[in-house]
Amino acid sequence: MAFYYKEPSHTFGEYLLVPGYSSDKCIPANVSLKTPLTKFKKGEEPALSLNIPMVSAIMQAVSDDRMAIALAKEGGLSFLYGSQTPEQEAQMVKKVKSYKSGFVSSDSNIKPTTTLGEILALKEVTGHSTMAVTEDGTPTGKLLGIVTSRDYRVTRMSMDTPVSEFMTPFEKLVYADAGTTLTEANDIIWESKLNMLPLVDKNQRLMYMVFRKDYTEDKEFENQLIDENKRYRVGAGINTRDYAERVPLLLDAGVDALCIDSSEGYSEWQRITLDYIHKKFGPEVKVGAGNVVDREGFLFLAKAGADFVKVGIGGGSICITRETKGIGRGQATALIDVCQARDEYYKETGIYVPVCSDGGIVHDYHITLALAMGADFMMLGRYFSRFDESPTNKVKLNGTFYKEYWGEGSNRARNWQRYDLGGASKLSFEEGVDSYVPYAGPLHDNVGITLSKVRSTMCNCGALNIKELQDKAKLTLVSSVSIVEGGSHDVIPRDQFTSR
Ligand code: RVP
Repeated sequence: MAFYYKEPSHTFGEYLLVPGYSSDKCIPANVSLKTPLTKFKKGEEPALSLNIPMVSAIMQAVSDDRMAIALAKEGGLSFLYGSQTPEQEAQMVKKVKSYKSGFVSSDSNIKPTTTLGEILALKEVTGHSTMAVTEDGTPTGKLLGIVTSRDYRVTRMSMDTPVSEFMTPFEKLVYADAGTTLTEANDIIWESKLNMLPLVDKNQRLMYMVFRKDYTEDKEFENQLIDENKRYRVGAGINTRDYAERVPLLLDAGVDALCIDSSEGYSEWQRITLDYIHKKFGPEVKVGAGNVVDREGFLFLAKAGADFVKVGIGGGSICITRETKGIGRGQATALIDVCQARDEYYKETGIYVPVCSDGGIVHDYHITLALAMGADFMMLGRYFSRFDESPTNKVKLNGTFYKEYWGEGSNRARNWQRYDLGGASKLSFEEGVDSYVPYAGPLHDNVGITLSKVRSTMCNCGALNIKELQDKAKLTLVSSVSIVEGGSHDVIPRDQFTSR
């Protein structure tokens, strides 16, 4: 006879936190959101931690190198999407690892023969008016000059004029050596009243450009997630089919953590993949696994050597797995069950395996609930897809801006490896939708607001860090009537009158 769970499974929207005592030390500025990313032994530190409990989803519409840099600046981590060739994914890893904060590689290189007309067309595409002129037109060619919009008058000059006639030539440029630090570069920028300082090697080849505005921006990111060489950390999604080919390329590119991306992780394929990677490359290579929704699934992956375990089936905003296949579990119940198993496993073995709650975060407070329920960090797709830094198009529909967002199980992504159960190499039916989400602006501003809400609620619960929240939190299920009570009710919003 089938097994029946005694209780229905619930999701975040059905829970609330009941405040606890807050001392006078309990202020948002004192809250630390640092959290483990990978497993560790009792009394030891995890090899990898996050400075904020947020990672971005392994999805084409969410995590590319641009998102990875923006999120690492905030203290989180992106897992680059795996539904691309191993070479393309490794290239993305390289882009993140070679990115030097404040040091920009030229993206609009031109040759001395490039005409004014071509420069204007390029400016339209890149949005950048400062361009480096190199001998061969490559980003690291011999620097011959710089052109900015102050060097030409569109109304007075012929569109055929070559840039060599109006650029500032190298001899007249203020430049610095490639080894210059950001602080030194900034000093030169201020002393010489520049907007941009080119850094060149001993053969006059262009290495980087440092812009005045980037230095001030860099000061804003105090939580940055960086490695021992001050490079941004980045993760990458892998699958249970081509890991033997993909993983070495990602490791060569400098990836910091891997995660097996699958809609259903309680499977022999995951055990084989974890085993292969840890035997071949050693335990220092960190691999998360999932997704699971109960204690058996968690224990299976923990024993198979997963460095963290991801929880969630069917709760993603673009996910229709529950409707198409009838499998899944309410995200809150799944998370609570798995986190209890994680704590018992820790007591028995002394090994703490971090848990990631994946999908279904709708409101900012759901993050605090998930942390209180035992999650160490969240994976978010819809949340990040709304920002400037996500890889998708921003479109205007009926006067409002949206970003595109599609599931990995949709026909658009065609990520059959994520839904692979062995057998044919194809997506037999869709488990995800292709959609739009309201555009929300820059990641930095939004993450700032979200985390200030998280810190504030933690203070209400008397917690100055995530572990303390998990120990002290008091959670209550709410009835559907009290959910109504939680919104504004029995009043007429003023904006119903002001528009008349
Ligand atoms: P959300 O943050 O609610 O948008 O959910 C994102 C999660 O949804 C992903 O991390 C992944 O686990 C899941 N996903 C991605 N694609 C699909 C699908 O097509 N069904 N589901």
